[in-house]
Amino acid sequence: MNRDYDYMFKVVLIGDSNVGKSCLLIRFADDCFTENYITTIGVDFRFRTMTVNKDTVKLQIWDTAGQERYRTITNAYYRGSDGILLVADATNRKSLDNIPDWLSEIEKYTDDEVFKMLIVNKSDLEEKTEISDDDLKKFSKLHGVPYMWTSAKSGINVDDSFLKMTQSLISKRELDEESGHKSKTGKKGTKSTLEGSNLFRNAEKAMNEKETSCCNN
Ligand SMILES: Nc1nc2c(ncn2[C@@H]2O[C@H](COP(=O)(O)OP(=O)(O)OP(=O)(O)O)[C@@H](O)[C@H]2O)c(=O)[nH]1
Ligand SMILES: [Mg+2]
Repeated sequence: MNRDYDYMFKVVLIGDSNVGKSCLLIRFADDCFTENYITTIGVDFRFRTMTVNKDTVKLQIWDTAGQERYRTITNAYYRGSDGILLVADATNRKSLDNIPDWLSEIEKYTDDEVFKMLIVNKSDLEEKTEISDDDLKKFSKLHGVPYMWTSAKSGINVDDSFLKMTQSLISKRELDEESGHKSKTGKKGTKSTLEGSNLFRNAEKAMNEKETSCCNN
C-alpha cells in the first residue's frame, strides 16, 4: 500500500495544568503563540509532517488536559503511544515535583518501551524560574529521562525537542526491524544508523525550510 510517509509516530504531551502543553503543540504545529489561557478539556490532537534524513515522518501529537478531573479520559490516550513528552513549568517547582506521578501514570497505561522526554517550558521567564539546570541533571539521572528547556512563547528549542524525540523513535524502530519486530507502519526496511549529528543537521535544515504561518491572537 502506498503511504505518504515513511514513519508515523504517536506522541502524547502530559503534565500539570498550565505548564504550556497546548502552547507547545500550537508552536510546533502552527508556529504561533497566544497568552490567552484556555485550559484543555479532555484531549486535542494535531499532525505535523517533517523530513528527517530524507525520510518523511508523520507525527500525530495528542495534547491532554492537565487537570485531575480529566485523568480518566486522558490516560486512555497514552496507550499505543511511541513517545511521551512530560512537560513541567520552569516557574513552578511543583510541576517538576509532580513528574514522578506522571511517570507512574505512564507505567500503568503504556508498555515499557515508550520513549519519554522531560520538557521544562517557559524558559523565557528567567527571572521567575524555580528550577535550576542542576536540579534537572539530577532528575534526569534519577529517572533515566532526557530533558530540554523550551519556550513556547519564543519558540526556542520547541522544534528541536520534537526532532530529538523523533530521531530516537526512528532509531528504535529501525533496531526493532533489524531484530525482527514487525514495523507498525510497514516502513521500508532501511538500515541507516542514527549516528546523530548528520541526521540532526538534515532535520534542522528541513525544519528551517518549512513554511510558517501564524495565528494572529
Ligand atoms: N511566558 C510564557 N508563557 C507560556 C509559555 N507557554 C505557555 N505559556 C502560558 O501559560 C499558560 C498555560 O498554557 P497552556 O498551553 O494552555 O497550558 P496547558 O499545559 O495546556 O494547560 P491545561 O490544558 O490546563 O493542561 C498560558 O497563559 C500561556 O500563554 C512559555 O513558553 N512562556
Ligand atoms: Mg492545554
